[in-house]
Amino acid sequence: MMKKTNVYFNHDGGVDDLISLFLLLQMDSVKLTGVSVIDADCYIEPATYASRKIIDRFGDGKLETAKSIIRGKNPFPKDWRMHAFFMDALPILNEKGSIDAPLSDVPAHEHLINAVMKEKEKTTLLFTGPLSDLAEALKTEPKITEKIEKLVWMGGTYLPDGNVHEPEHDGTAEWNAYWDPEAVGVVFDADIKIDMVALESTNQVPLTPAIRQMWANERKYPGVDFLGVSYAVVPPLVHFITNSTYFLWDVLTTASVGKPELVKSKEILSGVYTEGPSQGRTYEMENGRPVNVVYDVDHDGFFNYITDLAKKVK
Ligand code: AGV
Ligand code: CA
Repeated sequence: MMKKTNVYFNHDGGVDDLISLFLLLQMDSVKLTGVSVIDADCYIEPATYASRKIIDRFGDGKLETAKSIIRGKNPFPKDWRMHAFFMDALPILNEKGSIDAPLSDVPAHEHLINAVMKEKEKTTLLFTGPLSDLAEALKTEPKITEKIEKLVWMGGTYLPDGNVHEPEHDGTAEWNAYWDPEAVGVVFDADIKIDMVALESTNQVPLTPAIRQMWANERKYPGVDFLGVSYAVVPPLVHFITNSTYFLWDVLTTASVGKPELVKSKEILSGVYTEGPSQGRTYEMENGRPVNVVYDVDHDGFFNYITDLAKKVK
């Protein structure tokens, strides 16, 4: 039997965060040791319910979910945060009429510390939202670094254009970094390996009408139908990129854990602005902290991989 990697998953309840959880539960090479949710690009109540329902419907129903108590500096647009209500209300997640997957009674950062410390082997941390809970965990229990294999994070960019279009900002940052720039600084200062799935690669995997059609064609598989229905709530790329155009940011990040051959990365010595008009911007600098930046992806290989994972569901 294939050796499983311990993975702890912290997310912020967007469509692609919740689809990431769904896909992680289908990966034979992954042993999920815990899930936590942060109130960033979501409302935390529906996002936590949806997570537990996904664990019930598509996992073993035993994995524990924890809620974050950390709040960031720059709030996400409400329209985006509302997607969690749609996900939580999907009939496929509510057929059973009850939630059995457990909710942790400790906050996310403590949940992470406990999950990492109790495993004999090291754990890979997968973060598809802001890094706030990891920053808090590092402050609370610095020894966790010895038990962390690496951090795989969807966030940041070294391109001139980020995806934050907000007053008082210059547009150079990626949203997960911008929500809590200080947390990125704390994590960059810690002694852990970082794989960063930055906008360089996520820009290559927009949601498009052709991708939607591919899922529609195979909706006889319940897992592929779940993909198609979930991605029906967010706008695809048609004529040009707008502020709300959806990419498969977090799903690519998650896929890079399950199938590393899909992506190419290079080392960048990096810093981060924690205040001012560029806050949240990651930048290249001499003597900066080394980060493995994923800059390229096998587009078709990626979409086939996630669709095949979804087909495993009964
Ligand atoms: O910056 C990408 C991150 C990912 O973790 N999120 C969405 C993904 O879950 C924020 C975000 C940027 N643009 C968005 C976002 C958009 N148009 N809609 C929703 N969320
Ligand atoms: Ca996210």
